[in-house]
Amino acid sequence: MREMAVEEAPRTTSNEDQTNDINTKSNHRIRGGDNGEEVEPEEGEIVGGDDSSSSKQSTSVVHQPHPLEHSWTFRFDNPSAKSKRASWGSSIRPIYTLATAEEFWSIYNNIPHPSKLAVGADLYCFKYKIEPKWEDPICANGGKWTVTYARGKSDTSWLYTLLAMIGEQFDHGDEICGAVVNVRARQEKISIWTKNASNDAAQMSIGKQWKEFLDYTDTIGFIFHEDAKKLDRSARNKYSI
Ligand code: MGP
Repeated sequence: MREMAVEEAPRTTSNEDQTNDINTKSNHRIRGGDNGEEVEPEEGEIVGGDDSSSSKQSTSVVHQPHPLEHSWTFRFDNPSAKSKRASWGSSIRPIYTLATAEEFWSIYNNIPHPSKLAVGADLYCFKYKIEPKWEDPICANGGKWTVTYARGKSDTSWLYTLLAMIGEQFDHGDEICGAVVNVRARQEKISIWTKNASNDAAQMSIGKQWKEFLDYTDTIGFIFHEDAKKLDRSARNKYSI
């Protein structure tokens, strides 16, 4: 993964939860370079003092966090909150914003996978500061590819989708806003939201690569958010692959 600047991203969202603790512990740094800057040991280097007294102390391997190209925010919309919401999206809650591979696994391993979520739930993983709404300025001119699975059968594809996104596996990864899994009574839908629906070459590339990553053989469709806004469920696929 390439170097990235994530300094401006917060470590957590407003929802303080137990994963904050994991985050704090996994992001320690070694201080003490010539100019007082942070010094990172080499991968796998054993860190400890070089005098005899410290050699008596236990040595430890420092695990450096692996920064991701982008920060990502998990959000959740739970069915009971949805039923009471004033407007669409007002019950979507942030869970955690992550910036490293380690944080990703901490959160992924501590939240239910789609098969364990209640019917009606929506779980989102979007780039930091992009809201999973048609109204978001970055999503507004975008659209989405969708794959569908029978109830309880999307867990692996959800994970592969997340890994492909955060691991920057898409040639047009800059086009991607994020992904959502919608858990419904008869099916689970995973969608990848993109930014510029009219950029057909980028959309087709993303759709094609996504199908390969998931080993998904059925035809998938791409709907423009603009059409979904106007036509609701009558919106038709503009691209398919
Ligand atoms: P959905 O949840 O994307 O589809 O949109 P689903 O899962 O087929 O339907 P559900 O009823 O089982 O949840 C459902 C409806 O929510 C749409 O028809 C819109 O009315 C509304 N909606 C969905 N999205 C993604 C948005 C959005 O981004 N903004 C607004 N204002 N409404 C939305």
